[in-house]
Amino acid sequence: MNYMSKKCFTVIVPAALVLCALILFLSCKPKTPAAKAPNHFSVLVYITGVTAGSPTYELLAAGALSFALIHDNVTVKVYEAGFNQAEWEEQLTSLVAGGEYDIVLGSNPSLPEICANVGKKFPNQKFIITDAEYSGNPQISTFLYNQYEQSFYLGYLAGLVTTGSMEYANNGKQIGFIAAQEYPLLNRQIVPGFLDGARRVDPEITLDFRVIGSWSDANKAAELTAGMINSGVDVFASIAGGAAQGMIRTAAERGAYVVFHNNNEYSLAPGIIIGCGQMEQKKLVEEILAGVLAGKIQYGISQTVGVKDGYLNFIADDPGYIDYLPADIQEKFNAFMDDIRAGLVEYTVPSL
Ligand code: RBF
Repeated sequence: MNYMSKKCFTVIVPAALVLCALILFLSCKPKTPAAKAPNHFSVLVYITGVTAGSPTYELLAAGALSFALIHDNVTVKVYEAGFNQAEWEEQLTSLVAGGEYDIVLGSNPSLPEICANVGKKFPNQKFIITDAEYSGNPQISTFLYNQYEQSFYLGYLAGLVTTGSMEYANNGKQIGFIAAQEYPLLNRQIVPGFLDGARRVDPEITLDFRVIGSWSDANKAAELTAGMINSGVDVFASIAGGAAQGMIRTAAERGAYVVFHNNNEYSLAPGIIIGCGQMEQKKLVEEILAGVLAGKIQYGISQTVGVKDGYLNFIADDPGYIDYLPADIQEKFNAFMDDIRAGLVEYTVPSL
């Protein structure tokens, strides 16, 4: 009897497993592309890091989610990949393996290469990446912001402030840049643009450039900031994600100024953050998704966008700028921005 029930059990278990597998298969089926409503569109927003504190990622997610809000047939999944860059390719591979997403949307200069590798295994998968330049791959479309340009005008403002007479400006001509990590877009365009812009004010201005080694270590950023203030830096810029909070904190405690890339962050430290650039990433992402739905995205190419076409800007209508900068600096800087918009300022963007 004992033997019989045991035998019975061994037969029943595999049958139950098959049934479970079938139910699971059927219940998953609506998610597979074949079963999707004909006009349903699914987007994976792949965040290469964490969203909070990183302007480019916040705007990327906001653009995709706001697009989905007004398009019933569009679903968006935002996935945060975390800071371990060695894991990104494997993670992305398993995310797209089910064929669930019509497109993968990301924003990072290092992503196209990863997507090219992942795409080899899934030749129907399409990838659209902003803040990156990559061409020649029929699965990938990229949009590069002219970040030299944004750094150039933020550098010009830093130059006016460091040579001016605001409360925390010292007599030296040294400005600072804190980066989380070095990469080609940063080393070849973002940092040189900042110094070149400052030198349009005064060719004697020098740059103190330091690297944190992390996108999240605000304490290390604070430490570097303190050291740089000690050695004479009075105006800072950074590309450092969430770690930039440490720089802002120390600048506020010690008395130094910050110009900020990519987003309106004046309210984080009024009177300390005295200039903010704007990357119109939310607008670009909404336009990209509209283009995807209309079948108008071109793959295999890279497009560059900047101030003249309205994808980079400077936020000059915020109290953080209007109320804290002396009138003469505002006048000079606003005139410079007008000239940039009108294409009247000549500069050469170094190649990537
Ligand atoms: N920018 C952020 O704001 N947060 C990040 O976590 C972040 N991670 C990055 C990781 C890599 C490997 C690279 C190349 C860039 C990263 N960036 C990050 C920079 C970002 O993509 C962009 O270049 C800058 O924000 C300036 O446009």
